[in-house]
Amino acid sequence: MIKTVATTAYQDQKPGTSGLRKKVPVFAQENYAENFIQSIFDSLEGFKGKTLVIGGDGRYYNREVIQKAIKMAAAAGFGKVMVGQGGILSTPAASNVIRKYQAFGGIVLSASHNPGGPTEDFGIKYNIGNGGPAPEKITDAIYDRSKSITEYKISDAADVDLDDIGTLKIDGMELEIIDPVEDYAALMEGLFDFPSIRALLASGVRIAIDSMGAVTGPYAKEIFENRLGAPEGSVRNFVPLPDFGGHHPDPNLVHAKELYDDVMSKDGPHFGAASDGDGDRNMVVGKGMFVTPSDSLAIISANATVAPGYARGIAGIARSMPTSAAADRVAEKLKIGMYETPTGWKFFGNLLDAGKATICGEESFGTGSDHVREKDGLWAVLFWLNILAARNESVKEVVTKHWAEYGRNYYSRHDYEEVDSDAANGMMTALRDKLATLPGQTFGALKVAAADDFAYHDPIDGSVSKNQGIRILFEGGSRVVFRLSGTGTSGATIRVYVERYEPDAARHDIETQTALADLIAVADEISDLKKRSGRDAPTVIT
Ligand code: G16
Repeated sequence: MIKTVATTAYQDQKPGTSGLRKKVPVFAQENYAENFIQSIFDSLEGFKGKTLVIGGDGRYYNREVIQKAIKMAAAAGFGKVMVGQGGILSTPAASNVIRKYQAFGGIVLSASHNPGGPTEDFGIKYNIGNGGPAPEKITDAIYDRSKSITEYKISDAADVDLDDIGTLKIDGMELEIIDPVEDYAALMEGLFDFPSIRALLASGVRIAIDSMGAVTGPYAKEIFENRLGAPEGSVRNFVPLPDFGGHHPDPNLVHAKELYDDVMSKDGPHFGAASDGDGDRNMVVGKGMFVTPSDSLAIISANATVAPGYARGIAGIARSMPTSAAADRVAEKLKIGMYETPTGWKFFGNLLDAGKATICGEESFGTGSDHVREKDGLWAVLFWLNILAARNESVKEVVTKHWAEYGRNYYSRHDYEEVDSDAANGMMTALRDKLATLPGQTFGALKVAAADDFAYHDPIDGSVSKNQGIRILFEGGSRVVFRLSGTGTSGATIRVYVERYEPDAARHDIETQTALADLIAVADEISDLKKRSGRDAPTVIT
């Protein structure tokens, strides 16, 4: 039976860069999740009788909210819900299921790389029928609705057994519990040269894949160990746990340090990769070489045709504005389109749908293509292995040869986490106020060529997104960018992105922070960041 429940609106359900993310105790407030889910349904049209996909990264509170979402979908009039067994679907796998079965859309429960557990983070994100994150037009409508919602509808059916694959009925709606891995593994096998990768692994190249106690474990086990023949134990931390085993499931040099150290050690694996909470991010390391996400985008794009799924070539590349310009040089050489979008995968959706971009990437450890409409961690790892197999070279050889051909974009991001929100906003406002006066000013050897607050004009739907980050561009191609994160859940996170282009191969082996030291100092001088934030060093450097 369908019940209508009276509720009181919350005023803080504004989706950020990627859905609504809050601490579990916030989500556990009375009707908090229900209000947001109903606000999603109230903002959509034409879904009666259609299919909704539901899945999550297995974090704490995942199962509870999945039960609510299933019953609310039944009450809203969906014809069918497809949910991953155990409530599990990685973000790229959910995107694939939406596309493959032509679902109306999907709800993905995740706070991505943020920690999980009773006092940690939870999140809800809505994806549209192309499999990608809802565009701002929809997330704005959801937020508007959430501020005035007075009731929601829910079936009073009993909880379902999420672990049992099969089909059942809930108040007239069909519910299918599916194997979360099968469709995704088949998609990967169709894109990449599995026989060559299998031969590479059989030849003695040892890999270590760290799933960080999060959602990619079952996917990685199936793909790398079962299908590609990597020895058992190649996939680490492969059981998805509600608190990720206490890990911070963020694949970067800080949180995946153990893996990094292992690969760098003399007898360690030759190749290492890590994924985040919901499986859309990746980090790739080879012996003696950490691959920055910006370089990874450029190198994958430059070598794309080695993978059978991309043998016909790529139509274009898109990157978020703070991502380094390394990929731009590849696009220039290939004579294909290059697009610069705001941070957030949702901005790639239109370019991918229109066939303008084939490969997209972000500095925040995200890479992907038109095979789904989300970034895809394991896809990037498989792409790298396919490149290594095709070129018969190590990661280090591939990267250094790429730099020699295109030049190196030295790049680093400095994060200042949990800064007082007023102080962070004050710094951004002061920077904005300075923009007009910066061009022409010199700071040591650096002369400002241009400064602006990035605005994006979507070439497909004409929408405009303003205030997407402050850029200070110096003569010669160096730059610093400032923006506030849209994914944090406490205080503000200030991100400072620093980049320098170095064409001379003789100067490609300088330690990154050293190569960028003058820009880092100028970034602080212009923004007064340290004084305003009260911090004398970043929380995380990637
Ligand atoms: C999300 C978005 C990404 C974005 C990242 C960082 O990633 O999907 O597109 O680059 O946040 O955003 P911010 O700098 O605003 O924190 P994920 O992996 O958290 O879903």
